[in-house]
Amino acid sequence: MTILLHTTGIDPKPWLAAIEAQAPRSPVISAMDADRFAEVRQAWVWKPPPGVLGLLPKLEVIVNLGAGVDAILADTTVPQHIPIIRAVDPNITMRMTEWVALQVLFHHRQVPAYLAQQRQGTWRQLPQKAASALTVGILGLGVLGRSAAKPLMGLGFRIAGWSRTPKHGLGFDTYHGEAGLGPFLANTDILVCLLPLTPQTIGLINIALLRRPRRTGPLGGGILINGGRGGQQVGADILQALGEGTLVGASLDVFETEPLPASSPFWSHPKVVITPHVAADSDPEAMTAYVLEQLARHAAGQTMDNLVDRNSGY
Ligand code: NDP
Ligand code: OXD
Repeated sequence: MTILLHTTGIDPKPWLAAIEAQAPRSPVISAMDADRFAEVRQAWVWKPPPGVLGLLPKLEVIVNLGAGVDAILADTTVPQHIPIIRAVDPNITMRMTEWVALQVLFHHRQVPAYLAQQRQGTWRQLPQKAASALTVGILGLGVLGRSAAKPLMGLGFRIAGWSRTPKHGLGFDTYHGEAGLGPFLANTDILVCLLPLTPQTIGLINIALLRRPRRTGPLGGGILINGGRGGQQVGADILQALGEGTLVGASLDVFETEPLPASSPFWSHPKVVITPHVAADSDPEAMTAYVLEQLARHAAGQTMDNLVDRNSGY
């Protein structure tokens, strides 16, 4: 059962080692081995070169080594009938949950202001508000959004969530669809994005949206935290919102162009925290075990978990 392994921008060696250790009888080839494409049954990929998945005549399953499948779905040459499994793993979920909690607390506890004071040798105590004075609004109530909400609720933040379809029983206020976006934003102080990139979410975080969250809370303006995809945000609009005070801070893990170009004004912006698309990495060993479990289900004629729905785009 030959596997094509391709990981753009990520070292493939830990993936190769994990596959060799856990599936020793599966030969692994790379996208450079075109002479062996005819034998490939599985493609384990992260951002594969456009076109390559359409060159594998015996391909049975595509394994996306990350959670977001936008790069694969953007490639029109990918055969439509091949199932795509995406990464859903407690390791990824908890890493994202940590990242979101870290960024929310970073802004709530005014770390940027204290760091600026520290650089100037200033000892000044700023007013301190309880978490319960703020609502964290989470765009996307999937695996990651629902998990991120839990520790924030435990800390006392009020939570609001927005999804495509209605949600019930999550223990916080939920909104859905276009009609729900306005009331959701009006009830939000800190906006967290954990959406997939789809035709509906491209450019969603623009100046019109950024002006809608509440700005009467203790932070004096909005906070944007994006761990979803860079294509969902309009960089120039975020800078505009920061400039006019609509936003008083932003934490961005994802960008329209990655790596973030050296010329980007985000690098030196005093109100912006940048992490280089590391909010939640896939762990090769854990992910390989999960994929092999799913493939065993597939081989036994059972339905695999977390299959991508091409119609909804995630
Ligand atoms: P899921 O598919 O589990 O959840 C997606 C959520 O987004 C669902 O609640 C879905 O609504 C909602 N959604 C999708 N489209 C819309 C829309 N048009 N309007 C409103 N809500 C919408 O995904 P995950 O939680 O696993 O991952 C989310 C994203 O996080 C990934 O696609 C990826 O882009 C990003 N990610 C980033 C990482 C990083 O390191 N920065 C790491 C991992 C993931 P519904 O529930 O109704 O279907
Ligand atoms: C992603 C991931 O989808 O890293 O960004 O899993």
